[in-house]
Amino acid sequence: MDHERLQGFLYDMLLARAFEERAAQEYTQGHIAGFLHLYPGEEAVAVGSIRAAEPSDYIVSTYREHVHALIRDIEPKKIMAELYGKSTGVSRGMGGSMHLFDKERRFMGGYAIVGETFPIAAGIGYSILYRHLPEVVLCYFGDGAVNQGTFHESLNMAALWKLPVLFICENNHYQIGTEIHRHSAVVDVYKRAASYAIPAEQVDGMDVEQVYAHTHSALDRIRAGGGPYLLEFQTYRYRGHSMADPGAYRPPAEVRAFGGQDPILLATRELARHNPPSKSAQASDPAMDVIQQHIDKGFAAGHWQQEDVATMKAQIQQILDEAVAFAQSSPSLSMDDAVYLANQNHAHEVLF
Ligand SMILES: Cc1ncc(C[n+]2csc(CCOP(=O)(O)OP(=O)(O)O)c2C)c(N)n1
Ligand SMILES: [Mg+2]
Repeated sequence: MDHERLQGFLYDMLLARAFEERAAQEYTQGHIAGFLHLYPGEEAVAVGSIRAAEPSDYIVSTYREHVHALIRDIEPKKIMAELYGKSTGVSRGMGGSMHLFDKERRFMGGYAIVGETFPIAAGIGYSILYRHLPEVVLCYFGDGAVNQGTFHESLNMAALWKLPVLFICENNHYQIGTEIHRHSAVVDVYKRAASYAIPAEQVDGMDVEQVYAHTHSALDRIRAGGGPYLLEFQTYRYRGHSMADPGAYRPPAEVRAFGGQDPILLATRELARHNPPSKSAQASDPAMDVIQQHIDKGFAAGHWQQEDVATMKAQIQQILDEAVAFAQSSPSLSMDDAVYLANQNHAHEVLF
């Protein structure tokens, strides 16, 4: 992979991690209400797969979708404002963290119900097929979702009708606090696709280059009329299931082992092929400390050039500061508007 693309992926992953850490801070300070499911550790999946897609492709994601939205180039400030429940949010403050939606970018949600993404993706796939368009639906779901009936019903119809859907499993090995071998009779998720004659692969989801390459060829195949495909990306979330979960059920050795496979660290190692050694920089903001740890590791191993990092870090810091300032200064959705939109079903008109 060329230097520029990999550097771009690294920037995406750093922005993603910093955004999520900042969201955690805002939540802890009481600025964000409700549930908040964060993505640190899984960045390579969203970055590698969404960067392999075309703007004309559709994305259907779960409640752990802030990073998918970011990488789909939805403005960070509009995502942050949505987490705040403000009317300037990407879903006009009506959705919150779990229901990001942007029709223009073909970002079709954000869904809170486990397994909800499958029939929606199949429906969009059917409409693409019906119109003979060269588009694909990227349908994200967790390892826990494959035990839902919707997975089996949707894969069956997708295979029968050769729908242009790429099923993307983010296998982080946990369904809240239940490890995969306790919730699933088959722990290799990709094998489930064989029941419906859908071709599938298991891929290292901590390696952004592999995610990109496998998604790219799967999308080519689907676009050429090959029907649905399933990619299982093996990944790990470093935080608990949501902000309400400290994740204490996981053995520290396991968390440490996956920490050593951090997708950001792996990408910095890969950049070592291109960059000579350089020196470290200083952290200032708590949300940036996590990023700084990676940056320091990259410096220590001689993988970075100081100018690259300083530029990226300054850009990310500014983007996040602006996003938070925008969210804080934006008006809340008024109760009257919320009731009107919800009761009269005008939310549909506004969003679609
Ligand atoms: C139909 C349904 N049942 C239960 C829940 C509660 N719930 C929310 S997230 C979750 C775990 C899903 O795990 P997984 O699919 O592996 O996704 P991850 O959170 O690991 O990304 C559960 C059971 C729900 N939202 N919807
Ligand atoms: Mg999971």
